[in-house]
Amino acid sequence: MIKIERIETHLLDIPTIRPHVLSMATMNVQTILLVRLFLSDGVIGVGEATTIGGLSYGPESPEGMQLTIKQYIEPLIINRPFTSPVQLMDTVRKQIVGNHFTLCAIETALFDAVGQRLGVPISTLLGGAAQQRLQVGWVLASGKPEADIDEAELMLAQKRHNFFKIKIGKRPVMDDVRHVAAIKAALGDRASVRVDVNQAWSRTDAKIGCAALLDVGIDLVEQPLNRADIKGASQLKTQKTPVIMADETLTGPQSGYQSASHQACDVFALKIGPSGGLQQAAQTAYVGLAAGLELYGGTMLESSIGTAASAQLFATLPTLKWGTELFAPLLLKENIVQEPLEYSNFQLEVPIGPGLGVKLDLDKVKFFSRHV
Ligand code: MUC
Ligand code: MG
Repeated sequence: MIKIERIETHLLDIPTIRPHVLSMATMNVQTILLVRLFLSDGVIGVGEATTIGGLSYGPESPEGMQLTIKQYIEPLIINRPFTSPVQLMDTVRKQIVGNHFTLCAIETALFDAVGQRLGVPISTLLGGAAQQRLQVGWVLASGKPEADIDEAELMLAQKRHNFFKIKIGKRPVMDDVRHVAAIKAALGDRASVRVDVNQAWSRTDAKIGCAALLDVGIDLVEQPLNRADIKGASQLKTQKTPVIMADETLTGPQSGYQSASHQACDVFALKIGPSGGLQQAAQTAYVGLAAGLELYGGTMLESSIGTAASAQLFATLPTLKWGTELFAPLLLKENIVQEPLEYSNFQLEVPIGPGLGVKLDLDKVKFFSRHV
């Protein structure tokens, strides 16, 4: 019987190519928690847990996730028979409340190990790929309109991205609307422009902001209100507004059910980390589809490991109307895999190799690892 013999974790700090300004944090570096599961048959499964801005975005910190794995998850899975990701995760979930990002890293590594053993990509384990290429947008978050327009023009010219999400919520509402309107006016019909407020608005801000954003041609507004304000989001949807997408509100299928049943959004931003792993993100997707909602493939700005894991899942979905934002490996200054993910013609090629379909570059892992 195959067993997990050892678990290694690494905290990597990788600089970004430019400051990435969100309503709750400005990122100059992204911290990545890598997990490596060493199986008794020699296979090494890899997973990633990544959040944004320390503890300013989500309830788990990179350092806390590392400790949780060592202290609480390792004893549950080490030296036990390696049955299946579903069974092992069920054991873990019975003992560990919350900690979704951490569980995602473990589950990803389990799937990667099974995929490698069977010689198939994770998408095959999840039901098979419905598409091999995913539309990928780019996030404009320099905070400066001229810089954002130049960046978007470059992406269009290079055929890298043809839809853009602008990070707003840090400034007064109408200042943000002016910022976004300038970018939309410059890009015109050449690109879909969306915004992400990251929960920064009050109900009144949202009422005024969404009406103004509709007027200037914005297609979609992501998470305008606090994650818990389902009632406010339902009310907002009764006014004329761009399409509303839920992001931070979604933490797995139950939250998706709450949001859908209260008609609090039009689109789900699916994310493997906040959902608690690939399986729970898939379940969330199907709750959304059952409720007649549309889907988008989100990110927590993971490295190529977490991005490949997300791509493996998103590829299996029958429809992803709003595309994906799996661009983060391009926001990081360095790649930590041997063969970088391939971006061309506004799309990401979903890796077809076994497991995640990407392999760690261990020299890079060593270089970027924190040594404490
Ligand atoms: C978020 O809230 O969507 C995704 C892209 C990005 O720039 O930030 C993340 C988080
Ligand atoms: Mg968001």
